[in-house]
Amino acid sequence: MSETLTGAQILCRELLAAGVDVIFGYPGGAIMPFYHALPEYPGLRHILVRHEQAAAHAADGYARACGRVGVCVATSGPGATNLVTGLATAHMDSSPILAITGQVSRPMIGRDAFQETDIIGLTLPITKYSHLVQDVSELASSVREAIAIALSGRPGPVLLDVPKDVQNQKFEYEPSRTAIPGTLTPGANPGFPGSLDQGIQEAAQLIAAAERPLIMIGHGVILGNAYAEVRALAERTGIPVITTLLGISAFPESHPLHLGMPGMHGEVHVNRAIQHADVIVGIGLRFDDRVTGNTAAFAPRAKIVHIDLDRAEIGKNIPVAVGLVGDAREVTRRLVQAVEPRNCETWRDEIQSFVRPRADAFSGDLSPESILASIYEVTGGHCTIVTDVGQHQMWVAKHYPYERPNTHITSGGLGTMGFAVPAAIGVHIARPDESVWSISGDGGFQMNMAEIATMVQEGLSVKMAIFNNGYLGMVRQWQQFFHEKRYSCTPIWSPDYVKLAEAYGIAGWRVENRGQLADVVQRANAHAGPALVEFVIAQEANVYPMIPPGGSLSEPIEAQPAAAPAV
Ligand SMILES: Cc1ncc(C[n+]2csc(CCOP(=O)(O)OP(=O)(O)O)c2C)c(N)n1
Repeated sequence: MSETLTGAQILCRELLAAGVDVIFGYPGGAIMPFYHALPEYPGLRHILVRHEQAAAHAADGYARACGRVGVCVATSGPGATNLVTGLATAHMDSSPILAITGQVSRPMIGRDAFQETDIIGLTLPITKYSHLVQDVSELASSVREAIAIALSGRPGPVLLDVPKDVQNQKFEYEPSRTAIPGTLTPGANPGFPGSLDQGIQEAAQLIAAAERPLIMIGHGVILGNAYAEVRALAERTGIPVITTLLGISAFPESHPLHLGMPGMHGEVHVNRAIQHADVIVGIGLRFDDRVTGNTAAFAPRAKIVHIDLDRAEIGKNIPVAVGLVGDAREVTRRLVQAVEPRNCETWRDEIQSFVRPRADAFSGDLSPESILASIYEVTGGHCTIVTDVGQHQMWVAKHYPYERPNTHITSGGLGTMGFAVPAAIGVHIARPDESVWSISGDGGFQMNMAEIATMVQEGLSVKMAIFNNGYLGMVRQWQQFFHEKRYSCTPIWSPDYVKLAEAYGIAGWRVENRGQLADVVQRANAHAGPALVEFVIAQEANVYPMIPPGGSLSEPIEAQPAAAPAV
């Protein structure tokens, strides 16, 4: 049965039909018809952010936490351009979000109208799909198609630009749930000779013949829900597992086969294992430059088996011996069936001999590691950690003992400072029954701290940790190592965060020594409402080890036990 509805009403109806129940957004002139219709649809909860960038990050955090499409809404012009960083962040990390932007009315397009921006042109390279809806008659199908594209194959962000007059246009609307077919043909191995089965057999033979095999897993394992299959592969073969930054929490840290993170800030034994490996099975990762360092010197002895849903990733950065195009879960499941049971004990013993004693050279007793241990202890691990970008992000990646799947959320590909606080809002909405802690540096926190107001207005009990070292720490570290310690523009002033918390009417604490740690973390975690904890850490603590940018994984800068490193 059809009904006469406006474009704005059709938008709401289609969102509800797609299972959307929360929207992060900010109103303005060109999106006003949509906001006018919204109160008629109480099933769509709207979270009013304080900046559209935060709406995109919150939608991204939500999508990563629950696997459903995250929706953000903005007006034309500045509202739409404010979404751009969030869309690029989601694009780099394959997160399915739908951005809906208002656009000036169709007769005004192309006339430099007030608040007109070509947001389609701006976002084409950072979305899977950007589309200007030209008429109300195509609106419903555009929403369905956009959401299907966001979620299908390798997920990613999509944008629908809806002119104001299209939102006001009336149309005989008939609900439809036509399924849009997926993009992959099961059994095919596009772009590679032979079938997927042949490729799996070849991979199994390589694994059987290998003396020093490794499994490296990335975000695709989390997106593809391939935890059990990866674990089965590791346990059947005894092959140690390396988790990239975005693969963290895809494999339990405490598992005897878990090695740790590779790359620029990876542990020495992990990178050495890569340099000694003769076969690497990469699952759902893209061998980016932070993982490989100098690609010419990366894993010089290894034949690479690369499993990825996105054909374009295979062989893009690293030449592969066997490329397997497909869903991480399905292909890994088939690989488990194809491999013979084996045990890599000798190789694992060899890797153990690479392990170096920790020498982080922290001064002061409030080490990042002790803070993270406290959060883990207090929450019993029932917590999702959302990190920002910088040194604290690396400390979390290296030291937080992730046991449960998909409990580590961070901006890996784009490295977007300001991500953690708004993304944690989205995660909290997706997972209301468990603790969500954002962890930021004093720089990144100040980029989006206005979102505390969003938490207060919407009653969102997010816990915010600030690692305050008085610097843009990661940049200062690079200045220390590679720019003759010229700390140009990296010291950063902060407000009194406890007073800031007070001004917003939320709970706030400052922790300056280890004696205060457990009590404050406990109180913040138990507090019914948003809470902020500033941890005052050593100003010049560094993240070790470090592979210099473009360097080989074989040449790390390591901490000198007592003093700063010679550079
Ligand atoms: C939006 C954005 N601007 C600049 C950078 C470059 N950058 C990377 S890390 C970093 C310093 C982060 O400092 P802070 O937030 O205090 O965290 P810390 O490194 O001290 O833990 C900067 C400026 C970035 N990643 N993102």
